[in-house]
Amino acid sequence: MNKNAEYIEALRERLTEKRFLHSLNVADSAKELALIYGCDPEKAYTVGLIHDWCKDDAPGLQLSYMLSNSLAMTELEINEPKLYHAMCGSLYARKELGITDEDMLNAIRYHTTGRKNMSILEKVVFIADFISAERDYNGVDVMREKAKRSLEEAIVEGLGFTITDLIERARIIHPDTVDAYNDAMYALQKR
Ligand code: DGI
Ligand code: FE
Ligand code: FE
Repeated sequence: MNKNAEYIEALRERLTEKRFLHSLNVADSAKELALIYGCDPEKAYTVGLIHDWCKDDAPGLQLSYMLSNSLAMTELEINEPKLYHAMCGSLYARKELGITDEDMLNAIRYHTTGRKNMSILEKVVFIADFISAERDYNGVDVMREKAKRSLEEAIVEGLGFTITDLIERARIIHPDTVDAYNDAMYALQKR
């Protein structure tokens, strides 16, 4: 018995229509990638559904929820509201949605930055977020091709976009973002 139907109804209320549809699409993509790369497709689907649970909540609300639950945050994390929803969503999933699977909680926690040594589920969700059906940025076709071929190739491609964009907009790059990029790049260079 899973709670996906309940999550979908809650998300329909919580999220803008656009982000609600994004969440359904990420769930589908995550399940598809899980079947290719050999992690649990049901876990991938559920994480895809709920990965942006907190994204439309006011940043101040997310921050106070995290601080009142004593979540450890670095100074950089406190200063980057765009990163809140991944940390906040993972905490919320543990405390309020009854998710106990640490791999699923990590896949939510690291879906925005990635990190070093991601599990297959973490990588699958990270990439599903880039290739979900409604995404139509320049280069999404290449991303979709790479996602079918290799998770590491897709991670390098996706984080290449993200890091380039962050530099162009003069934003701070989270160390986990750099770690995730280097980790995937090492994996490609070693093969
Ligand atoms: O929630 P989504 O829009 O589906 O996608 P996401 O969770 O990957 O969030 C993307 C946003 O996160 C985008 O505005 C860039 C930002 N982001 C990702 N990595 C970093 C980052 N922002 C900062 N400052 N530093 C990062 O390392
Ligand atoms: Fe997100
Ligand atoms: Fe997302």
